[in-house]
Amino acid sequence: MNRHPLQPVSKDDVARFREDGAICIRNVFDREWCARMNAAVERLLVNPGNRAREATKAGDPGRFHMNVFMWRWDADFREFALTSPLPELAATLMEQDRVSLFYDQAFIKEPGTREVTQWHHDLPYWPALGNDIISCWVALTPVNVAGSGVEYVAGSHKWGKFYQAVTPDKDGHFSASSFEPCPDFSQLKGDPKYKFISWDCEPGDVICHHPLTVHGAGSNPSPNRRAAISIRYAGRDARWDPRANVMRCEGEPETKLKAGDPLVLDGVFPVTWERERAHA
Ligand SMILES: O=C(O)CCC(=O)C(=O)O
Repeated sequence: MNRHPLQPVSKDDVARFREDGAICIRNVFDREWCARMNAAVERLLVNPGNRAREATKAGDPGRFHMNVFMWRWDADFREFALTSPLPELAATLMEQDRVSLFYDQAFIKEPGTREVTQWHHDLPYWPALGNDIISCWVALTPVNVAGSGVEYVAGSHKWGKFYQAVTPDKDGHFSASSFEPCPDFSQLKGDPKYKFISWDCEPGDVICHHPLTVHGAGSNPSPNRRAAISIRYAGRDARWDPRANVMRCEGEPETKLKAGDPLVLDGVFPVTWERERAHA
């Protein structure tokens, strides 16, 4: 299993990520990692634990399963989040000397899933603030933009917007905030004001996005599972910000961190990559 991205990340990739707020980095993982994590996903679907969210409506043919903080109780998810090529990739794209793990999240759409991932951006969901937070969305199966692929509005991380969080299962805890609703950008595809970017992916490709880049994803009309794991890493300016109507984190960081503290905490938001150590 590879420890570094299979292809180096270029200066152009870093510049593109800054400009668009999202980029696809090809071929980050080898087949062994993909096989190991697909097996981990299979286990997760059978034993989802107590943080699972099912967004499948009654009568829908496909299961839409989401889960968070798997790294805290599953050894494969832990290795993947802490020692795989991802922390280095995250640090390189954000140009950081050190990154910590914020959390991991699974997005599994079984064949026939009807529910889409609505347009949103991530920061309003989180007890965190900052630009230096990156989501590394890892494709574990082939993903087509025409099906269940993720689409982004390029540059939307610079709009200064903070849209209301909405979960696929419409959890009222999140939607009770007073932020403006996120427009349905699928209705705005013809509007020249917006540039949409997306990528068909192969297993091992990783799409990285900024916490304020607006994105959404399709249902899964295909006959195959669509499995992705999104791992969020934090850098320099990321701060703990325990607002109302946000996600609860595992490990009780609210008892140890004050608003404004860096998003680093042993065993909860552990440091996963440091330039000094990597080059020692
Ligand atoms: O995979 C999906 O459907 C959504 C992914 C997403 O919203 C994320 O990684 O932040």
